[in-house]
Amino acid sequence: MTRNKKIAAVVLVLLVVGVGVGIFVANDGQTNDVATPKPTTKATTKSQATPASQSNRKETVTVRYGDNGFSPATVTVKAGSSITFINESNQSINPSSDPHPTHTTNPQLTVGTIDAGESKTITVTKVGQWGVHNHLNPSEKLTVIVQ
Ligand SMILES: [Cu+2]
Repeated sequence: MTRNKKIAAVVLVLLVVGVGVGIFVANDGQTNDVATPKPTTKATTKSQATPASQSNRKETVTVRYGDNGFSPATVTVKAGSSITFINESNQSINPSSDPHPTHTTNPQLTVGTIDAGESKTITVTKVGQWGVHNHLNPSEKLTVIVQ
């Protein structure tokens, strides 16, 4: 009797953990891609060997801000990727979503103030082409394309 109860408890725990993992994977499927690299590719050509999941890899791209504004002026990333803004100028910047001054189009791209010499990293998940400007000097533009 006691043993059966122990087995029942173990089964219950496994069920709860299993459901939890299922929810986690469902909420963040791309994490799964990164966590399970496929070591299977061997002698096939590259175009045939690349599974769809590899072209969906998250990445981190860097946007630098200097005397000529944002560089590069356009960045293209996969959804879920990170963008690091590095302020190499000697003044504060405030990269923000268009339109100025409401910043409502894609709030994920409203980075906030970055002081001179500092950097900040954001994560972008909303697919589309987005305009960003320096809120402290709105004529300075950046285009972010999330695929
Ligand atoms: Cu603005």
